[in-house]
Amino acid sequence: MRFSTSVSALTFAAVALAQDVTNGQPGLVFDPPSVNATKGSVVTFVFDGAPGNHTVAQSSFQKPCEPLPNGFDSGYIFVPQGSQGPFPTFNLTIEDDTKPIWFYCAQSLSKPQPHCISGMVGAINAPTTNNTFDAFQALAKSAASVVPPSPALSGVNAIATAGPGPLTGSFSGAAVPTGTAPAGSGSSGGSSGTSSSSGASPTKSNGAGTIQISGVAAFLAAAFGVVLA
Ligand SMILES: *[C@@H]1O[C@H](CO)[C@@H](O)[C@H](O)[C@H]1NC(C)=O
Ligand SMILES: *[C@@H]1O[C@H](CO)[C@@H](O)[C@H](O)[C@H]1NC(C)=O
Ligand SMILES: *[C@@H]1O[C@H](CO)[C@@H](O)[C@H](O)[C@H]1NC(C)=O
Ligand SMILES: *[C@@H]1O[C@H](CO)[C@@H](O)[C@H](O)[C@H]1NC(C)=O
Ligand SMILES: [Cu+2]
Repeated sequence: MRFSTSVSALTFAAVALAQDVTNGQPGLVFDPPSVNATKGSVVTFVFDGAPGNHTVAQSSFQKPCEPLPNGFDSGYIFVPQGSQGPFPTFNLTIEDDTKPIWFYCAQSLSKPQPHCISGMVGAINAPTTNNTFDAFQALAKSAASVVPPSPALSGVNAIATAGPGPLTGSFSGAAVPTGTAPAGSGSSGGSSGTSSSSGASPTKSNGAGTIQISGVAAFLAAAFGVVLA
C-alpha cells in the first residue's frame, strides 16, 4: 500500500514500490509508509494492488502487529489479479494530529511470513525522533506473530465514517466493518473522544486537504515476482 498526497507523490510511490524488496517480497509495504495529516484531513487508502488482500489496522508503537484497543480496522480487502480500477477505498478522518497513528496489515496467510512482519506497516504523524516510523517498522519486523484485529470504523485519533468499498464485482471483503459512524463522534473508539464542535468533516472545508494512500502490493504478486504499479 502506498500513501500519496499528490500526483507527483504517486509517481514517487511507484518508483519506491518497484525498488522495495522486503524479505524477498517486493511491494509488501505501505508506500510511502509515513505521512503527515492535519486534523480534519481525510486519508484515503486505495486498495489498488492486483492481486492483493490487505488490511489497515491500528496498532500501538510498541506492538506494531497487534490491534490497538478501540483502534480502527478496515478488514481484509481482496483484489484479484488483473483487476482494473476504480479500486476499493477506506477513508480515515484525522481527529487529533498531535499524536501519531500507527497501523499494520494483518494479512497472515502469506509465506514466508505475515505482511506485518515483512514490514507492511504505516504511520500518520509519526515523530521525527525516537519513536520514528523506521523504529516502528523495525519493531514490526522483529514481531513474533501478528494478532488479528476486529473490524472497527472508529479508531483512536482517527475515524472512518463508512466501511471500505465498493466491494462489488470481483472485489470482496472479509471481516470488514459495516454501518456508518458520524465523523467526530468518537463512536466505539471511546478513547479518541475528540468530538470537537468543528468535528472531523471528511471534506476539505478546513483546508486540510485530502491525502491518498494507495493499497498496492500483494503476497501473490510478490510470489509471482510481479511488480505492481
Ligand atoms: C512531518 O512533519 C515533520 C515536521 O515538519 C517533518 O519533519 C517530517 O518529515 C514530516 N513527515 C512526513 C512523512 O512528511
Ligand atoms: C483475504 O484474507 C482473509 C484473511 O486471511 C481471508 O479470510 C479471505 O478469505 C481472503 N480473501 C480471499 C478472497 O482470498
Ligand atoms: C529521545 O530519547 C532520548 C533518550 O531516551 C531522550 O533523552 C530524548 O529526550 C528523547 N527525545 C524526545 C523528543 O522524546
Ligand atoms: C473515500 O473518499 C473518496 C473521496 O471523497 C470517495 O470517492 C470514496 O467513495 C470514499 N470511499 C468510501 C469507502 O467511502
Ligand atoms: Cu498486506
